[in-house]
Amino acid sequence: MLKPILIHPDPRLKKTSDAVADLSDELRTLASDMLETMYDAPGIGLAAPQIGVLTRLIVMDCVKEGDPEPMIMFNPEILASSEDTNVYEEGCLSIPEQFAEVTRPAEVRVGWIDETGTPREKDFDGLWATCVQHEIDHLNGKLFIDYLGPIKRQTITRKSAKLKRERARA
Ligand code: K2U
Ligand code: ZN
Repeated sequence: MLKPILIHPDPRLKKTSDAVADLSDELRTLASDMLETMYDAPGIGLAAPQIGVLTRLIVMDCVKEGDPEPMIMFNPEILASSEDTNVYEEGCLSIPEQFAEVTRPAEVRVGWIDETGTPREKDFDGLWATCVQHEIDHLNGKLFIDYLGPIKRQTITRKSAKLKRERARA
């Protein structure tokens, strides 16, 4: 079922999420609710803290056209990063209508546990690489605005706080 997405500023978005000790049907249901919420937003990634669950779980589907490729990743971690970088104008479902350029490694090797409990490893590049790094940052309480200078970060935070107040009144 659809879950409400927390809007910045929110202390839960700045916390470090807890590792998953044992997979459960409850966690699998959470992952399925996150995918539904992500597609509805619409978005190409979502991290559990964004729906207020401080657990190390992210979902992604960065496919633009063609068949969806949903990914469910428990305890994702970056095992290696390329020297070369990419710049991408990032947004965030928790910081609506705000965008800024962020530079990140162009390719990353990620390890995780999948929904069957199987350890996985995969190299990501392009938009998938940007997205998986953006989502893993969420698990460490880091937002894309944390890569910006203090003035830009403060401007975006003020705008997001204003939008949050307006939505609360609606
Ligand atoms: O984590 C999130 O808030 C979802 C993010 C994921 C993302 C951000 C920046 C760059 C890549 C992925 C987005 O809001 S999903 C929306 C979106 C859609 C298409 C391209 C970029 C961002
Ligand atoms: Zn985000």
